[in-house]
Amino acid sequence: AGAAVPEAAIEVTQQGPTALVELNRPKALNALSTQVMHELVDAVMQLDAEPSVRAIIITGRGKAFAAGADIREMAGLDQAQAEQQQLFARWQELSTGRKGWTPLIAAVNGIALGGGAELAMLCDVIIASTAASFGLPEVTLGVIPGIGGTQRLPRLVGRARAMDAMLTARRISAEEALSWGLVSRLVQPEQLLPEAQAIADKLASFSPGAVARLLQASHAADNMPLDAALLEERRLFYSCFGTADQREGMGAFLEKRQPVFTKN
Ligand code: CO8
Repeated sequence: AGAAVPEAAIEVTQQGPTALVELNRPKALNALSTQVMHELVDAVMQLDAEPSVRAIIITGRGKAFAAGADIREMAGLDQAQAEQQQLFARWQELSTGRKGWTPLIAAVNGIALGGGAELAMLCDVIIASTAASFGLPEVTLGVIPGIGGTQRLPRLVGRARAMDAMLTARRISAEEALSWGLVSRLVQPEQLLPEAQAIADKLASFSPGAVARLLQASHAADNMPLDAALLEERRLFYSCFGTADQREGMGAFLEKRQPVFTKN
């Protein structure tokens, strides 16, 4: 008998200019195994390279967004293996590996713990349903966050809240996440995907080149000292004037008509 083909751990649906990427291991609460990482990162990179795709939504099937990295898979590793495997290194590609800078929208439908919360924080927009909750409970497992949590959470919500959350491993409710500014919108569960879709459709109607530059400037904000980041913003701003979309966008405004943008 031939070897069983492993079941796909993610599901991709493309609808017009938007792609929906669903984590699909509901029985394991969408735990982020190495297989999930490779499939998800490969899928996002492929969609990002696709000219027709203007926004990508990431969500979880079932009741969880993702209950973290796969503990079963990690439990037996020793240090040499973790280092040799470069465990979880590919997750960072979601943030800085997108050549087309297609925006990622995290639609957090349920628990987002450990790597699940870190995956959401890798995205450009995070919205949540009232059923969502967040947490970085790694310390309870004898490890620390390894997919950016110790760095991104304090940048996103401030050091005091981040250290409180990580050192106590406590669960952050959707309401608290909204009040912290960790998520930008909170909606009823049945409204989550329609809301994410509305954001995606809006984004998809704008100039892809301008959206890409906005994301690049946002990354400069995260990664550079202010003086350098301001120069980078100006460089990106000037480069907009080398695009057809700038002429189209401003021309359409002056002619009082809707602009038609192209992915350039
Ligand atoms: N990994 C593997 N399997 C998981 C995980 C996980 N993270 N979370 C849940 N599951 C599995 C359970 O084992 C269970 O499987 P089975 O039915 O075969 O026993 C199934 O999913 C359902 O889970 P529960 O029965 O526990 O469901 P409950 O509703 O009772 O509880 C909880 C839900 C509270 C979310 C609970 O499952 C839980 O606490 N999960 C673990 C959460 C966690 O600690 N996540 C952090 C993991 S560490 C991490 O993400 C970052 C590591 C970074 C390391 C970096 C190294 C470089």
